[in-house]
Amino acid sequence: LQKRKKKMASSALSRLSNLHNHLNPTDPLSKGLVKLSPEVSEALTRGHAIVALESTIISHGMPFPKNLETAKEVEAIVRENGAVAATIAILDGIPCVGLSTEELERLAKLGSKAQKTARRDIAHVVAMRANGATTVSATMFFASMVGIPVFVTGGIGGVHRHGEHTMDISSDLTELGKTPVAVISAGVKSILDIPRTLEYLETQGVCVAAYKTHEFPAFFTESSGCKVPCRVDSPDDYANMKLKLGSGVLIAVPIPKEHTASGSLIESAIQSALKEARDKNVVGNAETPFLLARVNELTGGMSLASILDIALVKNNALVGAKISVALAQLRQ
Ligand code: PSU
Ligand code: MN
Repeated sequence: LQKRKKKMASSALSRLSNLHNHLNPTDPLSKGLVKLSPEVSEALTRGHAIVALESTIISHGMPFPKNLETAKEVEAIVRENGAVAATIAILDGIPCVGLSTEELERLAKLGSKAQKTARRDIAHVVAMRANGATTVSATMFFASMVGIPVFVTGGIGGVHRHGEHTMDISSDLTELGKTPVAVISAGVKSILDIPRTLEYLETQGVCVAAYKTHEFPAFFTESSGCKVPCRVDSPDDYANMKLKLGSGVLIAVPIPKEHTASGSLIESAIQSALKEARDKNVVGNAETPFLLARVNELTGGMSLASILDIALVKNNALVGAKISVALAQLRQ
């Protein structure tokens, strides 16, 4: 047993040291350790439009089989709009960019048995040959490594409420500061601290843009009360403003008009839950689970919020695919 343990440890170590080289972005061999789907590999060679997609939303966002169904529908929207879909996850310790139907199904069935993998978790998941569902930070990291400049998700992580005391700030924000990928999302959920999230993005040097509006959206509603410094009115607008700054861009797409009524319902449930949390003095890491559970109860079992979650990811996929096509055309 001792021998086996030693062997396992040394193989984990060698995988870690491989990964270490691989995390060095100047290493041209880094692509060798990432598995590309044939479709993604061909699109990269030909300079075709590709949209990266995260996988925490599949593993931790919804139960099976709704998660698989949604993942397939989002990929289909990307394809219908002229881009190749590259869902990113770590399977048996191998970072995969672009999943086959079987791999997507495997991840969806694993659900939360797959480890939620942010940037800090990549090394461990790879070394342990484990299965990891990538968050925004880890997905951006791999997308950038293989050369995919556009990434679509639902909502990104941010500064938690009371983050100025707890320092609970999602690594999505620091990743945006250093990885040149455009992230298309519906903004940040108001269970987080949106003004401080925007302050932090400013500190990180992230260009924050809103799509066809001047206001940063609050995911379920089109307004957060915060203005953005940059407005993008078309996919070409974005394609033209891309500079080699070396940092990321956040493009926030407001909730489509047809969903704003149910969006407002959820938003008022969030506001009541926030008030309850204040009254009951629920703080620290107990706050987010409390809020999510309360919003669930107040909106009748999460059904409405999850329907909207899905609608927003799909809308973002549509915008992201168009941006990625505009960018690819500019490169041709
Ligand atoms: N916000 C959402 N939906 C999500 C997430 C955030 O509205 O699915 C997920 C994303 O994968 C995001 C991650 O990158 O949670 C952020 O987690 P944390 O706050 O632990 O950094
Ligand atoms: Mn956190």
